[in-house]
Amino acid sequence: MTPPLVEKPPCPVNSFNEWDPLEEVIVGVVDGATVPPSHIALKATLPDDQHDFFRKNAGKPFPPEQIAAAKKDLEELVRLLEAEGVKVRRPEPIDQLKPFGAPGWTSTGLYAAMPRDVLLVIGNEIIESPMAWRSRYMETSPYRPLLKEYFRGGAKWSAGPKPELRDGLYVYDWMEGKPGEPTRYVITEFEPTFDAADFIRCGRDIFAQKSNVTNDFGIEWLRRHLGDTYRIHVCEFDDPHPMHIDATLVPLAPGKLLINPDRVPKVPELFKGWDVFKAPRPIMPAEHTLYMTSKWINMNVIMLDEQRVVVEKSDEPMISCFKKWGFKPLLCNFRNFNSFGGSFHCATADVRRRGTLQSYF
Ligand code: ABU
Repeated sequence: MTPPLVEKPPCPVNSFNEWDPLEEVIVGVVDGATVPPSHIALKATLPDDQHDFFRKNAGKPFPPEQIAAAKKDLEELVRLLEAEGVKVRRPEPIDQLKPFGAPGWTSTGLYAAMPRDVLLVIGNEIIESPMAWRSRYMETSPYRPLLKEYFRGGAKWSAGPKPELRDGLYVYDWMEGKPGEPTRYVITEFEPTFDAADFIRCGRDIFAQKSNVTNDFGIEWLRRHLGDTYRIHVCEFDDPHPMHIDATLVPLAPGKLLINPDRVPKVPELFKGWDVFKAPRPIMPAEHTLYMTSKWINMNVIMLDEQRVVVEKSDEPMISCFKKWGFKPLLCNFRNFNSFGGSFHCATADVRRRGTLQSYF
């Protein structure tokens, strides 16, 4: 007798690009955000005016009133996403002041505010990033309950090779290069490291940048891990402090690309024929504290589908550009969250979008 057909439940993880209709997303938490211990890896990415703050406050919590204000922004984002029909999941905050380490070093943590840096979702698989900052070594922990749940629900769950983060990974005498010189990176090729936010997905084609947290070794590990189904294209940009591609090159929908006009002197060849939109210059006031990012965080948006895009509420130039380009901006206060180093793309990791693997090129 033929056994009755049992229908397999759909996989809880499914996301191939940045624009298919969003069904489920992880939104970070800023509770307990802690200034990381001073380390050369930070020097290459912190804004110039922040070095002093980081030296003086290493290992201490960020100002509580700023955490509270950023938390309010995140709550507004959660409400917006839920009102748009998206299921929102949150990590479980951990004690970032509790020291951890590996042979040769100890550190305290940073936060669980930026799931985009930590988790790379490719199809039905979630990959934990082997992160280069010692302070971020334990940063997948707050997501573990969700990762276990998704795995039990049928998703693939993997992780880059656990890095040792020994001194050999870092260039301790790192100095910024002169204008026109090739970018100098603060990490070596000692072992594979990457942050998920150095990759941006367009179906079978994934765009990547080498950065102060992502090395060639890490990119090659991911290339082999994903196999021939995917093509990873490594792009070079004009950015003296590269860390994360999502304020530089942001595919918005099939045939529509947002670029940072300062960092992308030449659009990668593959995008020939696409509409290329230059992000308007950021209008962030000079007095607004940005601990770990440039002002180009204005282009760090999340697409809910090919039209709906979440944009910072006070960012008039970006709002009117998106309208002009045919998108539907959804507005959310996020300036206080921006202070911690990211915007809507960084603060989220899309777990499930309604769509399939396709080639857009
Ligand atoms: N993930 C944040 C990137 C910020 C920047 O490139 O300025």
